[in-house]
Amino acid sequence: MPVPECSHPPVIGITPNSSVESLLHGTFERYALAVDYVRAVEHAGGLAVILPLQVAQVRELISLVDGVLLSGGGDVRPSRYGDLTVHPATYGIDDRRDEFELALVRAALERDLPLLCICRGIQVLNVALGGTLMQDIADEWGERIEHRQQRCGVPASEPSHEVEVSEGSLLEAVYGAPVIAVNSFHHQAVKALAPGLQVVGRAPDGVIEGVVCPGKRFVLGVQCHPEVLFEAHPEHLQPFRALVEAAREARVGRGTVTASVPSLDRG
Ligand SMILES: [Mn+2]
Repeated sequence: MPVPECSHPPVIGITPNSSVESLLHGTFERYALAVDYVRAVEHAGGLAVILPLQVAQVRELISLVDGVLLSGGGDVRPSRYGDLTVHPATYGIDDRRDEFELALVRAALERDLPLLCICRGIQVLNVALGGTLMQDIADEWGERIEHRQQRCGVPASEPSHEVEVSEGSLLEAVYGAPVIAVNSFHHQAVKALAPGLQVVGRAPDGVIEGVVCPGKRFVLGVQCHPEVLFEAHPEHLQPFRALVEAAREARVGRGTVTASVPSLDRG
């Protein structure tokens, strides 16, 4: 008897940034996403779709996907985590994106959808759950190590610092290693950890580089950019593989795949 199959791989919704572009025939709002995210999801066996930043449709949009990937980008508006001053180094605030991603994270957690949060993503995850951010690491924490590797001339696709991984954590399970070599292009970081999150990775200077949400199917936030590393450093495909596998399980659980088939082994 044939086992019903989904006609497509697990669908991973990726958040873009928005920009305003002036061209000869007018000024246009755009969504934009680095192709590396799509490539990483594809390599990991997922089907990537880019989510429009339509906050009013966040629930409908999330019902179309099996997992969510928050991509990197500019800084979250500080007032969203209760900081009424804006540090001079804070840049690239996008209110529509903030609003959409904060709503998306909450909706995804409510549905227990797998969530991989990269760079700005780990910061959005923390803010969505009530945490705060360091607006500028160099100013608030001191430049104990350089988290903007471009200043040292290290290419984006090469690691520049290590992350110490908590023993027995999801991050350790994903990478299969107690220490990860990561790239780093951020000037902000998680400050006060949100209730419900757990720190699972730190840079040598103590900056938070990895968080999880225990009790959820799969929630992982990383401060690095594995999507830029994975081609030269294949271990960085692992977070995407883990996301796609969790999304596959989530889809079975949600009944998008016929649930009446006994012991549905999707390998
Ligand atoms: Mn870093």
